[in-house]
Amino acid sequence: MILTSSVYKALDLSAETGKKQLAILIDPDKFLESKAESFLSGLPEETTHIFVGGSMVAPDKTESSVRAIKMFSDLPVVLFPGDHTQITEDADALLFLSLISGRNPEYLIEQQVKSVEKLRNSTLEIIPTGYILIDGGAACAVHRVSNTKPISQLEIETIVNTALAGQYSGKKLIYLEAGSGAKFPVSEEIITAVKKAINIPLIVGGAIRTQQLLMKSYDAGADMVVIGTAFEEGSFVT
Ligand code: 1GP
Repeated sequence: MILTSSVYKALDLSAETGKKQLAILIDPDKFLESKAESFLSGLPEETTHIFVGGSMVAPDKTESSVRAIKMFSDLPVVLFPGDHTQITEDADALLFLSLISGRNPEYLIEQQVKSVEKLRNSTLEIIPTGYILIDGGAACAVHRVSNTKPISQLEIETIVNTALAGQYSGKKLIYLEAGSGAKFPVSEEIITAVKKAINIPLIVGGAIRTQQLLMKSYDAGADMVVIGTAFEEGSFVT
């Protein structure tokens, strides 16, 4: 497993120096490759990464989406897969996710085991990531597909302990997820509490649709924010 290669190193360094990162999430299932150029050129210039993944993606659609993105963007492309079928060598890095807020072995270890055949001879940078699903006020796809319950935003201690359990198990990133299309994002209080407790970079995503919410998440302690829906729909409020 490669832990020191460039995508993670750069992210870790940015977190250490307080340089905030912005990832735009592309769901291959909804992505029109014919519009890749105009979509990518319309992204904010602060964008640092393109994430690619979705809860349910047709076979080979991840690979063709990544290729289309790579034709028009030099940004690092990081896989954020809903399952092991979404792993493609064409990306730069892979968030090797464990859904540590849930208790479903399928998303704690089974999908990871299933991905090994593709990964063991791969040059894809693998980044062990503790993925924590938090209640965003609406049933999201991760919730449905993984059949796990999100943690209530009121249970801050549980969220902090889950993040720390992830760090102690060797995760290199913690990802707080309110769910795509959630009603509200992860609260600033939670972001601050988790950031204070862990010493690895913190990613926050879900329901961030405005510049104001983006800045609030950064100010609370997010090292990287991930935005999908608002750019997919062209509705991001600056
Ligand atoms: C990434 O799932 C999020 O963590 C993206 O959420 O689509 O609500 O921006 P949105």
